[in-house]
Amino acid sequence: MKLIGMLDSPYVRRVAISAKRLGIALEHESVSVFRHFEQFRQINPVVKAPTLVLDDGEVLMDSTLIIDYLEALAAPGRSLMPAGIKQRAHSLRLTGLALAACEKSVQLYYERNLRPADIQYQPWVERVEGQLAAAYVALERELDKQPLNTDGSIDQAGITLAVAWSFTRLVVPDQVAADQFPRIAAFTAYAEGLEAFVSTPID
Ligand SMILES: N[C@@H](CCC(=O)N[C@@H](CS)C(=O)NCC(=O)O)C(=O)O
Repeated sequence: MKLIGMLDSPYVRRVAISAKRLGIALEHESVSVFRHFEQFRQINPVVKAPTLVLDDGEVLMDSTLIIDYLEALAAPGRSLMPAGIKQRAHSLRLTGLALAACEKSVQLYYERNLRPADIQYQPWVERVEGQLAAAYVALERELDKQPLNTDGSIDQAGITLAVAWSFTRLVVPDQVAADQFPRIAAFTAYAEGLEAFVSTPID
């Protein structure tokens, strides 16, 4: 199976790290949705990263759907999702917040780097900035109420949260001061030290 996309995409990175933690080997091709648009289009005409090309040629996209497929492929008992329904709901909430933080960071990055300055629309930018802050404020509160384990384990919520925070700090660092979100920053430092993260660096 081939994972297509750059590791500077949080969506691609969460898939690559999840596969490693699930014990599933993926080939990785660093193809950019911008710099290699034509090459990407040959693989997936929709040009969405991540794309996963299965051994039989089936093409999947969207990180959450790809991870769902990898979960189904994983050895019995090996999962990044908690089994208990209450813990599962909590993990889905954290993952949803972290994915929203990824989305809002990407939107701000595109706004700043792709849209010409003279046609930027400030009310939209402010809306997205507010949504990004709201996602991280909620995540910080959740970690305050119930810290994530830092005993060598990590689940899907932890992977997505750490990937999101590293990405936001990279692309829109002005939006998130580490001292404003100490629990998220500390958890991310822990996660970025795990082998699956170290061997999957943001490009
Ligand atoms: N919900 C999707 C988001 C994927 C996404 O937006 N990826 C970006 C790269 S970070 C992309 O493909 N951008 C190109 C485009 O949307 O045209 C997922 O979880 O995979």
